[in-house]
Amino acid sequence: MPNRKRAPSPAPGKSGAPGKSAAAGGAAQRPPQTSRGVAAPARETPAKIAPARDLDRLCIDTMRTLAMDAVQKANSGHPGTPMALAPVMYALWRNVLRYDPEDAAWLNRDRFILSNGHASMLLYATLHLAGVKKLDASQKPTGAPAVSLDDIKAFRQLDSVCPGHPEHYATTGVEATTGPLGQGCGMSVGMAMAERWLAQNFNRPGFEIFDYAIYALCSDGDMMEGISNEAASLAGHLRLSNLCWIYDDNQVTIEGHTGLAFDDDVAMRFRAYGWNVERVADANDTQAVAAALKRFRETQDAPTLIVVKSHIGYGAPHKQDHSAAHGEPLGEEEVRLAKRAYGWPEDSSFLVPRGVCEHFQQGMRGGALRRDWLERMRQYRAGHPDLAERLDLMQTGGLPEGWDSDLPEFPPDAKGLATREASGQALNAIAKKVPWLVGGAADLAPSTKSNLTFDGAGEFELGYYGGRNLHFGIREHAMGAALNGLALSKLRVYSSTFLIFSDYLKPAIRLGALMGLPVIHIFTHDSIGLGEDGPTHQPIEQLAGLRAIPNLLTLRPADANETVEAWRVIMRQAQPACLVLSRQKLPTLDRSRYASAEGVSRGAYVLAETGENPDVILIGTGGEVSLCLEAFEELARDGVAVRVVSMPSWDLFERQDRAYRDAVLPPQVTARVCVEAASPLGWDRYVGATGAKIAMCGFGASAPAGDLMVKFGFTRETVVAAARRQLENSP
Ligand SMILES: Cc1ncc(C[n+]2csc(CCOP(=O)(O)OP(=O)(O)O)c2C)c(N)n1
Ligand SMILES: [Mg+2]
Repeated sequence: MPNRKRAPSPAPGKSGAPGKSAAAGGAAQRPPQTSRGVAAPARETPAKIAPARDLDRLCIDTMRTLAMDAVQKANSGHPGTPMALAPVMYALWRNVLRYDPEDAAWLNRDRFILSNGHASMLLYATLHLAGVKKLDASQKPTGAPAVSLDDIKAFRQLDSVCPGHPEHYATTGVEATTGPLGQGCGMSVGMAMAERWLAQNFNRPGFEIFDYAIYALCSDGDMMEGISNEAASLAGHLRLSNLCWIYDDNQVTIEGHTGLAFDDDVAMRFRAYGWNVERVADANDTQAVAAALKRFRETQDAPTLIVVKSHIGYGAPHKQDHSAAHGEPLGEEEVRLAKRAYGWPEDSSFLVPRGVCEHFQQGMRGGALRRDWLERMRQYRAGHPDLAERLDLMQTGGLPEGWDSDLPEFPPDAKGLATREASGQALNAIAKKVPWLVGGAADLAPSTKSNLTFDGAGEFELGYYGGRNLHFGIREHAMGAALNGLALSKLRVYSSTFLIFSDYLKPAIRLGALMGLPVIHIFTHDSIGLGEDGPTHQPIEQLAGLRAIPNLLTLRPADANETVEAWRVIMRQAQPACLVLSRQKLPTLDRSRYASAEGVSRGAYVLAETGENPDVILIGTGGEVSLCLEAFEELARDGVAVRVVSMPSWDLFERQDRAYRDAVLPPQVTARVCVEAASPLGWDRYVGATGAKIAMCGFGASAPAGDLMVKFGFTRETVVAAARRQLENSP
């Protein structure tokens, strides 16, 4: 087989003993070896170390030892990768990254993402040495450190700004929450797309407001995950030359040598994706890292992958294998030996020698660059006040005045229209007024009605990055992650695909929810109502899964006007949201006869009732609401006291106060029927133990939608019959 890497080594994890491993080109950063292979001296005081040693090396070893000490104190975490990658991180952060520690929210800062989030201590140590200042809630620097030494001592403890994996919302300087491998890579592509979009839309002759780069550090696990491959393929297609991934090619994962399961020629794969590929033979060789980063900056027509060979647990003589990286700290004795190998005081802990922070920060170039930029921005503000104002509004998550003034209102119509259609109209009405609302589909925009069709909306594509219709190809997972990256760059964004494929981007939806990013996911073809495509395409358990994600708003509107209201809620709430829409037409309800669709904002509302005190309640969502109304009309004619509750969003309903919830679903009325063409999981919450659930208890089938509705019991007759049974059985 051509172009394959070596077979697994006979002794997995034992490769790369210090001294042997660092031989090629890495002398500058190698621990000084004595004849016994152990470094000396062992017991210097900080004051003595600083002048006596190479300050670069001292900074790097400080990062390493902070990581070891923090992991040891927490008795939890992964020290091996930070130890190995400290020189790479140092070379990038100190000498290359355009980043001003005084203002971590500077709009034109280079972004750094630690996609191998298990190496979180590497980032915390860096933020500490770089002297990054904490931002307050309004993104203003406070002057306090983002990560103090005490914070590092509280690594992995409750409420620490140094949690187990980097959390965007917890720590200034953490650009994205990472940990699930591959997600950081995916987000970095979204960030690179965002930079290109911002540059195209905001830069003006003489005013380069945006020209930042995005760096992501990633590991073997990142490279193995499908998501990074989707994302890399997209980045290569778009030739995002502002994007640089640094791949820690240490050939070790948790189970041992990567050769157990992975022998891709990663460099060749990335070349095939259209990337520029650089190689660094030894992570300790900061000169080589710098040279590769320089070639990245010079490359104008492709993203860059820098493949860096490293040895996990560098300096820990007995633990240069996966056990140094995963699941366990080094142990007191090994920490001591590693410190000895670095020539570090063995009994010190959390030692930051005098001069280290100063030396680190002396190299950083962001301060001067930001000051120049601020001056440029001042002039830009004078010359282009509208654009400057738009940028300000984007940063605060605000909306332009009148953003909802063109939202459509749909007249009653028994034939009606699909909620995907109504959504497409609402989306376009909003997007016309919110110029930074952008989005796209995983090749299904014509079906999901998510194209922006008004004049000037444009396409985001190779050659012109200013358009607002993004094209992700059939890469749902990368789409989800890229949207998170775009949202982290303050664009308002949406994705779209069929609801069934929400499973293909679920991990990214979850991470977006964890970060609280206001990403909108438009999911159409929401049930067996999609018809002939059959059970592979008919969602069953997806709704329950999405509803179970904390901090994610899920809305399944009943008709065109509820869809418009759902959009209103989503835009206003500025939090992660899923909009679940029908492929098939749904009647547009007569709001003079039934309650106003504004009730959507409360999650559930009384749509129809025969009087104030119902004997039975019918609860529906989406397309099944009109079915409930048909049953309502029949029961009402027969003199039954009945109420219909439309419940587009459990999440919003749960946020209402008890009085409202009890008014909609009076606790004493136990005769209840819910109707939803999806899994019944969770509906007991609203119908109680004795209520009836008309739902999907298995997979669907391939047939015209009308036939499926009959087969699976979504008819007026079944709803009426269930209501009558409830009445008979209720006390
Ligand atoms: C999607 C996902 N699957 C599994 C894990 C659990 N996990 C954490 S680190 C790791 C592998 C580590 O190997 P590598 O990516 O090469 O990082 P290194 O140990 O070399 O730093 C795994 C499987 C994860 N974080 N994310
Ligand atoms: Mg690895």
